[in-house]
Amino acid sequence: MSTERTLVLIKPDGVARGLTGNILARIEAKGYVLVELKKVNATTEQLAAHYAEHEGKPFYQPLVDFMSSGPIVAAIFEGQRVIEGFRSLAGATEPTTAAPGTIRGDLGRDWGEKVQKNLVHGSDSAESAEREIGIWFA
Ligand code: DAT
Ligand code: MG
Repeated sequence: MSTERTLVLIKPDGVARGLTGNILARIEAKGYVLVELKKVNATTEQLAAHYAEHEGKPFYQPLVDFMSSGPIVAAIFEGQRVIEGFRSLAGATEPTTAAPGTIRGDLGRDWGEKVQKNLVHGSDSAESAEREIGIWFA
């Protein structure tokens, strides 16, 4: 199977809590290769494109506001089945019930807000990865 790439975002909560190194270390320790890395402030245009699939949902505006609330770290990681592998490392969307051992399960919690602050984003398919890499690493 040929190698593939995924887009990882460390969200503003992860950066603000000083967890960038911890999160990147977990992905590297798994064996995936860091291809690109940068710290950025997301633009409205980037977030509208990135989260287009969620437009109209109750958590959409809280999600966009949250993602604009501070700097994020964007990364491209590479490796066989990295899209699936990173989603497994990240854990389930809700940090309360994400499995211990995962990024969200170990480092995240519910803060009683309209959006789940869950530390990381990872592409969910090869098509999403290509699209999202184009948004953050144009
Ligand atoms: P994931 O990031 O696990 O792929 P998603 O794409 O369904 O999850 O949603 C994008 C983000 O939106 C998610 O990381 C956290 C937030 N979110 C999703 N569903 C939510 C909900 N029901 N309530 C609050 N926030 C939610
Ligand atoms: Mg998603």
